[in-house]
Amino acid sequence: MTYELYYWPTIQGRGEFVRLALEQGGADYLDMARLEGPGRGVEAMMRLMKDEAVARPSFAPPFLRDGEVMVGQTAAILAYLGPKLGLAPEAAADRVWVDQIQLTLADLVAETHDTHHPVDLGAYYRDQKPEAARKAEGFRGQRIPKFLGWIEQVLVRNPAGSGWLVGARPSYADLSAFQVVEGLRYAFPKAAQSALAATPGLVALAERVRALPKIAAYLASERRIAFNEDGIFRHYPELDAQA
Ligand SMILES: N[C@@H](CCC(=O)N[C@@H](CS)C(=O)NCC(=O)O)C(=O)O
Repeated sequence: MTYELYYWPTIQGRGEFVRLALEQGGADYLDMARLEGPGRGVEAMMRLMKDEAVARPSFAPPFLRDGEVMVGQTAAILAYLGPKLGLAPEAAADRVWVDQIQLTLADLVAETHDTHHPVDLGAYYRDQKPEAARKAEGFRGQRIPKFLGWIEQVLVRNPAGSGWLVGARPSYADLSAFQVVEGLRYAFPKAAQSALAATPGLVALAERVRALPKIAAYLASERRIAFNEDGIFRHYPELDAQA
């Protein structure tokens, strides 16, 4: 069965967490909004969200179609795919821990988005710059170190001592941790460098993920969209500073 991923075609955004899992899992998938033809493209994605024949409509991209099953919400998609792709542990307690880590990373993603859109999601960054500057100050000084420090603790306290977040093998949470490190390095290079200096385990984890053969091949391919200022991790130099 070919998985169908629906997400905005020109950004990494939240869809990238799903793309990384599909790639590392060696899944057969189509990035539907990036393709042309019937049932493909952005318009088809929008139609699918509004289609009254869909019993379980997704609120927003990303969402995944696996035959009859439609799943939205990044963390829910990953919880669904993880066991199928060999990217989730066996034990229920471990799976919910991976899910908890993913949801915490989702909080970090949402807060990152708020740094350039702190007031109005529907307005441009340029129309909320003073509020963005204020939001970014707290994000850089307090929130990035708190989130990254927590991930470091998850690594350090993993009883398996494997260098992965949960158990002895990589899970989708490890791929997502890599993605937030990459995103923060792009968007807030100075603040990220300061925070990452205190999290050597996380830095090493990100390098291990980058070196996974399937991830390395994906990152080198044209399927990997470059970070840009339409996505979630945006680089506005005026929002960054050494912490
Ligand atoms: N909590 C959701 C958030 C989904 C979301 O905000 N998607 C964005 C793109 S990254 C979107 O297209 N939002 C449109 C909207 O909220 O109306 C998730 O983690 O998947």
